[in-house]
Amino acid sequence: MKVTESTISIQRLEDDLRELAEIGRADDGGVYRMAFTPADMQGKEWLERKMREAGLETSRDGACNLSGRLAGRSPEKPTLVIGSHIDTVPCAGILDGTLGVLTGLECLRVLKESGAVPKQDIELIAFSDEEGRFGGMFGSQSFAGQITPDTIHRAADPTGQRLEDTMREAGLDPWEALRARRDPERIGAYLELHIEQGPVLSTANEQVGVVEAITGLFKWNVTFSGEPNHAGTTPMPMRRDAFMGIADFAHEIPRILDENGSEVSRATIGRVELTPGSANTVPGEASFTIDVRDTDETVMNELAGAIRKTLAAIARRRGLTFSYQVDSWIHPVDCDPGLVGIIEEISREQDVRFRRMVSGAAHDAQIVASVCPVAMVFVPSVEGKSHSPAEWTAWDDIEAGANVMLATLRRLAFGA
Ligand code: HGY
Ligand code: MN
Ligand code: MN
Repeated sequence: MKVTESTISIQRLEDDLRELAEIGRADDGGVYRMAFTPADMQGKEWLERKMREAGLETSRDGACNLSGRLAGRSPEKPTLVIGSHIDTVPCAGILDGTLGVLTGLECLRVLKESGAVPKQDIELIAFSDEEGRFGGMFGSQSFAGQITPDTIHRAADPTGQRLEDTMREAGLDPWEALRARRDPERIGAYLELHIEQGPVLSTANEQVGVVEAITGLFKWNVTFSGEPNHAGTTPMPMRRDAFMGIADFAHEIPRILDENGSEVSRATIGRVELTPGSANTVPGEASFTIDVRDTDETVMNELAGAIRKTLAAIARRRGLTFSYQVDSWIHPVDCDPGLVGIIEEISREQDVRFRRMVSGAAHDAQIVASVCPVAMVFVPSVEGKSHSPAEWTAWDDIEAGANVMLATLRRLAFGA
């Protein structure tokens, strides 16, 4: 079969998606393959087996990024990398990250079966901890050489579970992540297929998003400290109630975005923890995460400054103190215009309904962008839902996106 005739097998892709969805699935229907948990490691073992069955040469680096390589005619040429992640947020859907990895696997299977040999090696990578359980994007940041001993030592999840301990429990040496850095000279380009996780494509009834830029984000862990006290005997004016600091701040978010942000700015308080956490005690301590995004780094900096000022004003007003830890700062990036043009051309040739767009979600591609040119292919999310079991993409849209990905690989690796 000529390399230009083959298309992906949506049946094989469906079989893989359904099998992997069962690894880490809970009774609530959500998937719980958080980074370096037994379920995540089981998912990687399953994927490694699938990569080998597909005839790929598998390997894992020090950050436990899992690779499957299709050998090219000239291995000395820079490698073409495709990938995403199979770790998930808690109670996740079955497609976020996973669809990109399994689409990549199906594309490499099809290319292998066609018997054609690519010019350069093509490497499929499932990156570790894209969802930022430990703050950043540990796997792709290790790949890009952005991890230091301090990152490894300080990283912990919102419950305080340290990255070092978690990796060791999974049988890994966290320091090996410092060896995962790749030589940029050896990487030619990176492509990632991903669900949009927003409503743009589904609302417009389009099948493919050709991503031009990926939003930046910063994540802080903020703590207000006041005074724990009796819920019955402490008069309201005499309280130093740490939770009220969060309540005031939450109400200020629209103003902060209106005054300092843009129409693509986002701010989310995703987790709150009160101490001592009993119903009849005024909270003495209140910690919360804040996730702030924009495609313009100048705006991100302005939002960070406005948030700091607001936290200080609330602390003064309420007789509290506050502290914050920057868990991650991920730069916004532009995708490579040449790659974007190729994906757009192929989408037109394949007669799929597509648009150029910006990603509101963060992705490994924006970390890998510090190493090589990157581009992303989006497929629609039904009702824009994601990070929940309601996450879904229609099979024909998955097939359309996967065939755009396959044709893009052919263009880059075979000149087809
Ligand atoms: O948070 C994000 O945007 C991605 O899902 N990790
Ligand atoms: Mn993702
Ligand atoms: Mn995600």
